[in-house]
Amino acid sequence: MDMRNIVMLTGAGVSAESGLATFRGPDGLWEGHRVEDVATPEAFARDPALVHAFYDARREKLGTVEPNAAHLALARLDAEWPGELLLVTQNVDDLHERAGSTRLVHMHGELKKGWCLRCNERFPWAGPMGTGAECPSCGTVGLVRPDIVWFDEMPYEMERIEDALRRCDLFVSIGTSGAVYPAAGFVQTARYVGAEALEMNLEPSLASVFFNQSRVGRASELVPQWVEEVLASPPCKGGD
Ligand code: BV8
Repeated sequence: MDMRNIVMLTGAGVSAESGLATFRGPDGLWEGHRVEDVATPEAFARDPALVHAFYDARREKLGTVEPNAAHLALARLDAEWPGELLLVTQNVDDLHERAGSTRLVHMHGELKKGWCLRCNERFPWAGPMGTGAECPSCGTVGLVRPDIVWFDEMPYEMERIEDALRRCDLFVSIGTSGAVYPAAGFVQTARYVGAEALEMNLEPSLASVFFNQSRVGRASELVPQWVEEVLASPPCKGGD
């Protein structure tokens, strides 16, 4: 099979073994709130302090965890794969980049970034944000929000993602429940253009039916194993 162009999609399951909570597991609630109830523009308008507390707590937690074997294996593939490769993550943690991945898109934004609603600038943000944060660009206080894509907001870099999906020969989904769109629909685009589709997840997902192959287990075991396999069979020299 002429496998040159790979697109991978990751979700919270790839960071679970680093110690970051997933959304829809038993620990999927945050202080009794469903993610869908705090990750929305309406929630932010209604109670900005609550939404900032949700993200400040996760940003703080992120500072205490490390990438796991799955992140490191994906970074190795990024470095060694001679064909096209794009890692699309739904995760807002920075574990993929800390592991070394560079061909990476955060379609749902990033915990360690802020966005000023006055001047529209985006910028790195490491510590707590809270409702009194000052924009490093225009100095306005209290109009800085997390640079996170909430429900009913448009995910980032969709054109780039869709272009990669249309070109791919292999689509791999890792650690995602297939509950959130448009990410959950990527496998259908890949299959439509004739790509192979592989799912690696702790349990079958809502999208499992669309995959040629599903490997069930922990990402820290399945992903390094799969990367070994892929690098052992480099892409065919055939045309694009
Ligand atoms: C948009 C940032 C339009 C926040 C997130 C009705 C039907 C269909 C769709 C909709 C609908 N109503 C509304 C919609 C659209 C909506 C949507 O899909 N809603 C769902 C809930 C029905 N989508 C949107 O609103 C999107 N935007 O559609 O915009 C638009 C168009 C034009 C112009 C303007 C707007 C935006 C969605 C993005 C929302 N933001 N995140 C934050 O992170 O705080 S979504 C959130 O869920 C996270 O990003 C998360 O990544 C994502 C998906 O969750 P998963 O990553 O899959 O995590 P989950 O816990 O669910 O699953 C983990 C999996 O890992 C499990 O399967 C588990 O088994 C597995 N696992 C666990 N441990 C391991 C493991 N696997 C391997 N190893 C392990 N160790």
